[in-house]
Amino acid sequence: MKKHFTLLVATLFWGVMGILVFLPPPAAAGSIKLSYANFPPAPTFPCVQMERWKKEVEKRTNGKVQVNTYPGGTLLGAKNMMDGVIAGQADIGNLCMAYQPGRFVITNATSLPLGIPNATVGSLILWDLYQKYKPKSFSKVKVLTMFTTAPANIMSKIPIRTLADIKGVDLRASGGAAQILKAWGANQVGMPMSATPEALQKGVVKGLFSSLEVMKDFKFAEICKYVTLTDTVIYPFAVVMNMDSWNKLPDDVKKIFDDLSVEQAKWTGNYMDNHVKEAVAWSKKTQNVEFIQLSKEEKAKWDARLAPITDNWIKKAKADGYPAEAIVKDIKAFIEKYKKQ
Ligand code: 3IO
Repeated sequence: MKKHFTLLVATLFWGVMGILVFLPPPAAAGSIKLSYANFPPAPTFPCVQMERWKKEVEKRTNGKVQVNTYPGGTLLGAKNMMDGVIAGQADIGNLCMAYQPGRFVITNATSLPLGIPNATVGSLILWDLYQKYKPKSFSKVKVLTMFTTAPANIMSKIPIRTLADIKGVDLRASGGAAQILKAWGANQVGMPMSATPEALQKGVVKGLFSSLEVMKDFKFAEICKYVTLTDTVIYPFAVVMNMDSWNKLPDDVKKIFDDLSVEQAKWTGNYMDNHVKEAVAWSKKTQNVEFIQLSKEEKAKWDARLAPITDNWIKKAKADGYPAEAIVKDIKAFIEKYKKQ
């Protein structure tokens, strides 16, 4: 009896030891550390979505992945984000594609005046477009998600009520949005959002053309007392990961990242849309900002100026070898699809 008992204990002991030896060691918390670079300051929407992604990833991997975030251009800036991630200076980076319009031709087509109604629809369209075309411009990175701003409006130190008012005014924008300002006759000045507070402060520009949540997040409402409502085009963003960093991830983590892609796009679009409403209310209530609605006749004139933009883009993109008509057709079809939902 005693002998049998000893044998049982021994069998159990070595059995358990055997299992322990052959099981992979449980991944220690924070055993995978990833750096995530962003160009604007922490309170702005690209960084808010970054913190949300970090939180979700750390939760869903039970802490196995630790994401260290670098807002405010502390690791990579607005214009070297893509190349910095490709070179491995950061594992992950968030970039605004409008800052390099010639580099991201297909995805920047979402900045044509095609009527994207809000950031939620914009973000889902952009992700669909990326999935469908898998543009070569992203072949050196893993794309984790994409999203857009809400449609852009003019924020300015002077009231802009007519095309005569905007003529020759120094206004800041980038990419597709810059083309729109030019068409309206403004003196368009190109620079990333992160350089805009100083340009406004110093008087280098009299205003900017972007989504309205910046009125609150950058406190532009303190200096720009007028908003001309145009609701015209969005700015597209991408979150990209260094290819070696991606390839090194275990499959379960890769799956968690992939499962988050479209969810993160939708979350960010939704956050942006709600935050714009909040910023508008705040600007009216606490900053006495005037919101200018163009009259019907005036709006028709502004829209007429934009009419040639898409056709001109198609001609140029086609000449450069892109399936330009199909891209525009797809964007329009995606807009209809998501508008209904
Ligand atoms: C943007 C960029 C950084 C932080 C907040 C922002 N809100 C809208 C944008 C869009 C953009 O990139 C731009 O330059 O207007």
